[in-house]
Amino acid sequence: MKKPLRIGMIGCGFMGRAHSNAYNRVGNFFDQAYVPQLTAVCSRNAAATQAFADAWGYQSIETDWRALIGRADIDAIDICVPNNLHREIAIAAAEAGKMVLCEKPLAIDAADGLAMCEAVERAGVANMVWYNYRRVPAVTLAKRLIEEGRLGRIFHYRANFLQDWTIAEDLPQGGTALWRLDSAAAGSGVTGDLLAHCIDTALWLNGPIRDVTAMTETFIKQRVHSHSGEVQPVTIDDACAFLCHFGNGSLGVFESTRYARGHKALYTLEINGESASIRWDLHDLHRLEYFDHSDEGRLRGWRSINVSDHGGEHPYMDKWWVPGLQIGYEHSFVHQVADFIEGLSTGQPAAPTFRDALQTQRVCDAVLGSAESGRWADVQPSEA
Ligand code: 4PW
Repeated sequence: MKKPLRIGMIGCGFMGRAHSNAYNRVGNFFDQAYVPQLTAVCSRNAAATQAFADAWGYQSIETDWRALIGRADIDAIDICVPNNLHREIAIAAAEAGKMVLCEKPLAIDAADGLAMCEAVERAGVANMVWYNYRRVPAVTLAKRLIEEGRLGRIFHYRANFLQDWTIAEDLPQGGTALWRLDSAAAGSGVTGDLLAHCIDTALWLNGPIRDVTAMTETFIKQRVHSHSGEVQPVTIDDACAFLCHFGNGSLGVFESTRYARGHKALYTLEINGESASIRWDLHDLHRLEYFDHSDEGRLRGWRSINVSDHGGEHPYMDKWWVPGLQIGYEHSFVHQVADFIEGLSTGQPAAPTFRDALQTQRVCDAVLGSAESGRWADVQPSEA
């Protein structure tokens, strides 16, 4: 008999939609002990919240997140609001004994992230952060190839995440829609929003980062606030690049910007090992490029492995369609819910937990600190 996992969603934006879609789909494709039930959604505007509830199938609405957390018919709180609100909601939810799923980044900085970790660990509640790109089948395949030792000693890790949506000088900042441009709400610019994804994947695939040296730039210095109309200084990082040393001795190069004209969401990563290299590109997310030096010389070259071509052989793909039919961005969220539910059944928490995501936050803090000081910055190691 399957049990309901009663979800209380906070936030009705882009990520609220992505997560709601995942909750709705997972039970159709993954045969698991729990099936998410969209019990309630919460945001401040009642009409907009009701419209969201109707669109996605939530049974009820709330306009005060404390009321949502206080409800006995909710098992798990999903936090999809601006980053500066994560801490207070997550801690209150944990103290109320709810499981907590939090949109990335975990928090605006590592201090907030640590407080959130301690709260969920003290309460003993299941917790997870939505770093969804780990669940793209080709990226999960990369993880398996690395774990099998196919790359050998790793020399280089490079990643970038490039967008172009903030180039217009007259784009306002702040408010509900454009909080990502407001450092008070977001904590940082591309570092927390985009590089955090690259860092999460890198820590997962290539292990801890020891130290970093970074530079940031804010290209547009002033913007009009979207609500007040007031001209304000821009205090987020529009672009950020950093170099790092990994604990395994490899060198990392990371770059992110919202000023790369022509790029909407170009997330690429490449790893070069002694025996093999891999590379992946979000724009062609079902492919993993793989170069194996042990291939026979005259056939040696980059292979383009299409994870949708082999059905059951690749991570998650046996759950979807027949070989040859592709899946996309939204499926990474479905996989993440499926892994979270699996964790509830097995007792092995789905990664990244808050504790795992805290390490990404520490790298982000070191990156921003280094950009400010102009010096190399050590990353605080995880206690574990
Ligand atoms: O988390 C990131 C967002 O804030 C996403 O993965 C991509 O960039 C899509 O939107 C933004």
